[in-house]
Amino acid sequence: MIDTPRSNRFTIGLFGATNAGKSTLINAITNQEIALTSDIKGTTTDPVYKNMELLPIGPVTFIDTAGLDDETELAKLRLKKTYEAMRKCNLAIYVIDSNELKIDNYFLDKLKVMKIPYLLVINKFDQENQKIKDFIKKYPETILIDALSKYGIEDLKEGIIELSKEDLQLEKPLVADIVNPLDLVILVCPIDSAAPKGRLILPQQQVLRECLDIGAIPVVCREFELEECLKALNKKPDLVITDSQVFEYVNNILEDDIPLTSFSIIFARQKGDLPIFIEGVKSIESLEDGAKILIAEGCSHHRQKDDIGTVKIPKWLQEKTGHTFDFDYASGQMIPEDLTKYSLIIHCGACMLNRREMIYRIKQANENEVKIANYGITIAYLKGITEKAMQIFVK
Ligand SMILES: Nc1nc2c(ncn2[C@@H]2O[C@H](COP(=O)(O)OP(=O)(O)O)[C@@H](O)[C@H]2O)c(=O)[nH]1
Ligand code: SF4
Ligand SMILES: [Mg+2]
Repeated sequence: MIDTPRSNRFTIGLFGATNAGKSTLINAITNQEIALTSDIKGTTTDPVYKNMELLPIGPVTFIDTAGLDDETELAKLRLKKTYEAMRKCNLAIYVIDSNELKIDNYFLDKLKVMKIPYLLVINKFDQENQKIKDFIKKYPETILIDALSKYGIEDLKEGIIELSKEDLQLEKPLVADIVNPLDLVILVCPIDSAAPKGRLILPQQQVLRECLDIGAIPVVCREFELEECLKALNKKPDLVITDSQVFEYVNNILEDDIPLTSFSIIFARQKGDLPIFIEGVKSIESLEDGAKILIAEGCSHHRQKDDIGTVKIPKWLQEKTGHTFDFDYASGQMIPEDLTKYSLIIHCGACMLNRREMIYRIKQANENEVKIANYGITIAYLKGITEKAMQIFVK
């Protein structure tokens, strides 16, 4: 993991008609021949991702998508993927061919509904004509470019930077607002058969890094060494952050006045909506026997024998409530469109998803009137430590 994970990158999608020059434009912005360009219509099929540093924004991912206009069956599939890609975007660039000047209003409305800021770009601009003048009258913010000669690319980059400011303000910290410089923070990271070989998992790496950024003092140990670790320190930790799976074990070791929370709760807050998840967890009390529960994960990692999502959480839920539930599992890029049959969704920490995608999933749950919770908060609830695990966030 040398590169910034995609979930942490500012994501910019390029959309527009086939052959408008989207792929060429990505090449022009990134100065690389990476996107597949061609004058044969429909060369870009699945969305293609390209990373670059775009200062002052920082690490950026461009998504090159298929055309919005094609009517064939294959194109419909591509279109579906294009709309999926859209959900991840912090910003959209809508590329319009100067020879056609057509705009897909359905798509534009979708961008507006999803509150994705966008830039309209007329590509293949050569010289102004009446049609272009009329277009600009209607859409005055339009940027004129020619991706092949790179005319207007700097204006476009400035436009991107300007629009990004708003969205970056939506980003939430992991721990920067609950940890102070010189705070002593213990990170409890179990190393079991589920741990990847030779490294820490992404949530642990990212929290550790943010503690270092703040100038706090992170101390990392496994749950088994926690007692010795506490003894070795000459002051009480200001915060302990644990993997949710050993929440109870860690809680039993810690004195009551030491704040404790989990990596998963920290991510739930950064990526999602903590109050909504807490409401979701509260609904567990009123679940009936046979209720359908969807366990959703953001990536399809290799499942272990004692997997948290498919084994432990279902087992603990049934033990706690005394009911038998009907579980479905979803992992990766998609959760089912129709969620109405579920009484509850329990989502993973979403470390591989960006905030927009997670917010979209929460919105989907709300629209289907399904409660949604996340792994960490659910486990805290099942182990009777919700209040303690939330205390650090109450100011
Ligand atoms: N004249 C001119 N041609 C362009 C420009 N941008 C792209 N093209 C050409 O338009 C065709 C389609 O470009 P491509 O990037 O593959 O379009 P996409 O389908 O939107 O990704 C290619 O032949 C490009 O060389 C431009 O700014 N000016
Ligand atoms: S399942 Fe969720 S929390 Fe686990 S690694 Fe994948 S995205 Fe991250
Ligand atoms: Mg293309």
